[in-house]
Amino acid sequence: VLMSFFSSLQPSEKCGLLNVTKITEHGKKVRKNWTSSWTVLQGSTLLFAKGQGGGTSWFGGAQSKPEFTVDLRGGSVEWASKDKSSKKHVVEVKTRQGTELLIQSDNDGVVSDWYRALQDTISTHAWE
Ligand code: I3S
Repeated sequence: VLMSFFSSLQPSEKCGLLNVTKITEHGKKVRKNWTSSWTVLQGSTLLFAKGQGGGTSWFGGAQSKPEFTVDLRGGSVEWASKDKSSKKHVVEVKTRQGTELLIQSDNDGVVSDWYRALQDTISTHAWE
């Protein structure tokens, strides 16, 4: 059990709790719905699971079924402009499939780390 537990962790490159909302789906604007999501970056995939009742339990979060996933290959990431959100430390993620997400945390260091990780992922998988 312990072995499968650890091997299930190995592929994830980064995880943490972030505030997330979709703003566009299949190229169409959708209504914002900020939710606290356990976010996992795994290879070129970004997975979101609903936060476990606001708890940051890594175990519960990582084991829960992802609510949705996005493929970062061919996507882009940038600091969101002020008109995208009134919140601070907001990063905009765009996918090739026409999904746009905002990810945010009140902790600027947390968001900067995600920004870097997402950029690295996109450039690493640029030719796939
Ligand atoms: O970009 P908007 O429309 O100003 O986004 C705000 C709204 O989505 C608002 O919800 P409703 O208008 O659906 O009730 C959210 O509560 C706000 O958080 C959104 O703005 P921020 O600036 O927080 O992303």
